[in-house]
Amino acid sequence: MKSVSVIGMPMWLGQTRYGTNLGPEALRRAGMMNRLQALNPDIIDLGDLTLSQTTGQGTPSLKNLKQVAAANVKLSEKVAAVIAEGRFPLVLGGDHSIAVGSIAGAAKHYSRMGVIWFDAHADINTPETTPSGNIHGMPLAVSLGLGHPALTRIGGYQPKIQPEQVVFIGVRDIDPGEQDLIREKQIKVFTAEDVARRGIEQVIEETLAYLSRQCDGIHLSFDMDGIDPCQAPGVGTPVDNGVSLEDSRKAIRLLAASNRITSCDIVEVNPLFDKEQTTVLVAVELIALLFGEAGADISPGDKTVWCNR
Ligand code: HAR
Ligand code: MN
Ligand code: MN
Ligand code: MN
Repeated sequence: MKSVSVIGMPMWLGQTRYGTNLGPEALRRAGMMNRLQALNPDIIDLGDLTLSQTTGQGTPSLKNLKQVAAANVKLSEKVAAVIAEGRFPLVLGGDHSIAVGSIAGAAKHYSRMGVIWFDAHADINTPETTPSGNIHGMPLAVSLGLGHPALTRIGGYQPKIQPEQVVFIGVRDIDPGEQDLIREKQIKVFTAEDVARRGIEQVIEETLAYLSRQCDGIHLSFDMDGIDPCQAPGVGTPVDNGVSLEDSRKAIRLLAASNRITSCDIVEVNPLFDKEQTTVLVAVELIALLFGEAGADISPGDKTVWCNR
């Protein structure tokens, strides 16, 4: 069983809605550590990295660039150190800009690290294509070497990954510039609709087959807004018609059973939008499934549960 180190990233400056910085503490308060330690005694909580919470040092197309870059430098060093000790880094966001640091820290340990990007969004904007200037819409582009050097050069090397090492799952809100880049780079995409139509089992099987052929590690970057917002509403940028919670659970269980995931971040929980803690509790459950909690049986015929909208 893997030894796990938990790293809290109280980050919200990759977007403009205060609250994602409260994510790590909310996950802990929801009992995450006890639940994980019941599965695996060798899970330690390294606490939160200390990050600037002051807005403003950036440009309109790269908001808070200085703070986001500094935070990700710290995270990349921490993640790299955790893997060097032979441990699995579990990074708690925080908005999705923290994937810049997770991937920078993890990728240097592998000759070709794969990335599974579970998200409603593609997060592959550049300063030229971004509609918002929010860096949480850019981390995948940054990891591919596209964007501001203060981000792309973190860890002293770039790019961290190649386009053929990436698989999207659950995407359904892609900006025009992102669509162009995805097409140009021929990145593998399973939309939320693909998941509903083809079944999550087949999507995960194809994802793992595709990445396993070429990759010696797989980073799972799990954005909670990939899940349908009726089942995980506590996020800053909800998008309807998401992956059902049932399929999200199956996805994680299948990934856990594959033993191929080597690092993970779980991002975009905003406790201030999370009435009744729905989303935080879902996040804790999914994390527990990733580390081997049994959950209910998977039967291939299980029906997708849809919410009334
Ligand atoms: N694509 C939009 C932008 O670049 C919205 C991105 C929202 N991103 C997240 N993370 N919530 O996936 O601004
Ligand atoms: Mn995202
Ligand atoms: Mn998203
Ligand atoms: Mn959009």
